[in-house]
Amino acid sequence: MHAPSRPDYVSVHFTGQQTGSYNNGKQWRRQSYWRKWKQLSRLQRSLFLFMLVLLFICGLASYSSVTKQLRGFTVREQETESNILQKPFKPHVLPEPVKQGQDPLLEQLSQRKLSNKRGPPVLLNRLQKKGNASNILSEVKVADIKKEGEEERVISWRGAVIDTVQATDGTKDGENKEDSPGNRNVNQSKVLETERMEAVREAFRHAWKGYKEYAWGHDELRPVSRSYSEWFGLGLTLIDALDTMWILDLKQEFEEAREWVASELTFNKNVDVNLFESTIRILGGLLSTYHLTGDSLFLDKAKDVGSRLMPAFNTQSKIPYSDVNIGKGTAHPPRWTSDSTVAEVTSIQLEFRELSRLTQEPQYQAAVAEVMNQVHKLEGKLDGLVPMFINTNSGQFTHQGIYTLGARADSYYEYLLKQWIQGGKKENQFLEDYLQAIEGVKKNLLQKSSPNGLVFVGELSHGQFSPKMDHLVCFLPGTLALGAHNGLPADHMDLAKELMHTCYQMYVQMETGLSPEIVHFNMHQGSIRDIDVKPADRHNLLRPETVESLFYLYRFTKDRKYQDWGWKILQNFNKYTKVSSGGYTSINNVCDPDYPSPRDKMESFFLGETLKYFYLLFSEDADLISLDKYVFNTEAHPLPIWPPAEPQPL
Ligand code: DMJ
Repeated sequence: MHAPSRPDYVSVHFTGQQTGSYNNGKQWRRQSYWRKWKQLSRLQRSLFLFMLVLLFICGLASYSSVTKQLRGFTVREQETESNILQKPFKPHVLPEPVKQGQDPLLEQLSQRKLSNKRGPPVLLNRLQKKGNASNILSEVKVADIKKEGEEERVISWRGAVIDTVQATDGTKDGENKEDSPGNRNVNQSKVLETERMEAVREAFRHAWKGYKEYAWGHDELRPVSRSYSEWFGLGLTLIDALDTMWILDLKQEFEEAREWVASELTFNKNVDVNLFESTIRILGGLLSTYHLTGDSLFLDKAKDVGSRLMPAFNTQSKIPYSDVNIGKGTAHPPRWTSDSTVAEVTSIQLEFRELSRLTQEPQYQAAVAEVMNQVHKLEGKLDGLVPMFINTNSGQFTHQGIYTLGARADSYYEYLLKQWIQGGKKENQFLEDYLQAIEGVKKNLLQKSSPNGLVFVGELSHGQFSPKMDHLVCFLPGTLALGAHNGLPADHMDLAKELMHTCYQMYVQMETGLSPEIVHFNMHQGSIRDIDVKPADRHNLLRPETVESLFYLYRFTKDRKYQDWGWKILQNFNKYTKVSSGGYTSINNVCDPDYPSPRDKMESFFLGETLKYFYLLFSEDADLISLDKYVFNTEAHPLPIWPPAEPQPL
């Protein structure tokens, strides 16, 4: 070390060797440092001390923040790991209901402010690349049991994992991919099947726990406030869930619910019900439960409610009103219009036709057949696509010029195909209308997004194309696949696979891994991302359509990627919508994993449809509700395909 010639800066030089023996080296060094120190000017000494203090303070500050981050990250990792290994389906992520007197909004806001999960820039970058921190381990674990060689190119967009591999892979329908390289072996498959089906049963039990404790006998559970809401006052969730419990083999739960139906359920009530909703959920649920169990209680109840719904058809045009008072036997349209919704009046047929077949009373089937005959002949379609409204006085389409496969039209297309299947593929009018409509979809509504070329179904408004797609449209891949399975053109299956991939992207590209209610696709060349979500469309109502389609696609292709996709979706429902005290809630914002914002409602279709389709998707047993014996109504209630020899009621 050289003595500085009193410069105004501190210069510290270390030399490799010093003279002096090894024995007295320490003492020599001490004396030498002291001498050097004394040689420094006061300014140099002050500067040196100041820098030491500064270094010490910085050291202290960064130590505490680094340990905090490390601790936070480790806890999240541990949580995720224990989620997978010990209690995989109980990440109780939603807040407990607020105590009485607390303002829920204030509580939510303060929770939001307090949550500091974003982390320092380095961690944030990592999250942006890989998705949520707590997802990282689950991704790895799932990958462990995924088939080797299953390539999914992953790119990132707003913290999301994006699968850029197209769904279509040239697999022949029904071909079992078990033997192909990179697939799971038989043992792995069995373990996975059991684990996943059990996870669905667990999810159902959890949902049922909330319903039983806080909403028993009422229409819908409000899980966050531990209360309920009424729509028709008919125990909607309980009836919608009956056949799900039967299929999931939840005997005790089923027996308790049956007891309620036997002793409490009455339709002799002065209540207005929506014809479509009560037909698909209540009549459909009772009929399917009757078929699965053979218990005449459910048929009696089905007859009762079916006959009480009939006044809806007493209109000038025979196109039914939307609402019926099942106690008084009166019916009426909504207060603001005399129109009914096209999807509603054309998606009650499977149920009323089956009611006629079982009771040998033709009036039910006659009423719904009249609607189909009229709609078949109506002017105002575009290449088989129907408008959204129909007038109950004139029997004509109204608000013409708008075409969608989403809300208000969706299940018209579904029931064309399914009536044809239900009746043994003899009623050609349904088939013709269905085939024409699918051609109409291809010609007018099908487009590809940019940059990744996702095939989607948009909407048409007076000749103007809109790249808007409702989550509801995700029933279509399943319906197309069902048609192809029943002998319709093979390109329907190709389209089904493309759309299935798109519907999955609507989940996987969101920060929570859950789809919003509505998306908009980008079509301009050079777009950065394929999917945009408007603030008003960010909610998720626990809807079933994508899971439903995954079920059909898996049944017909045996391609396990569909099961894996469903598994990821189920995990995200568990992560973001499960309420610790029981039940699942719809959420307001699928784009904010830190605060998905519970809406405090568990729709009956979550138990009636979503969980049922998850269970059937994960099952390898194609005879568990065989698609060659049953046709599902639009609320996932399986009804029998009519035996060929049986005389039809009409
Ligand atoms: C259900 O009631 C039915 O699936 C209907 O066809 C559409 N809406 C809900 C589920 O999203």
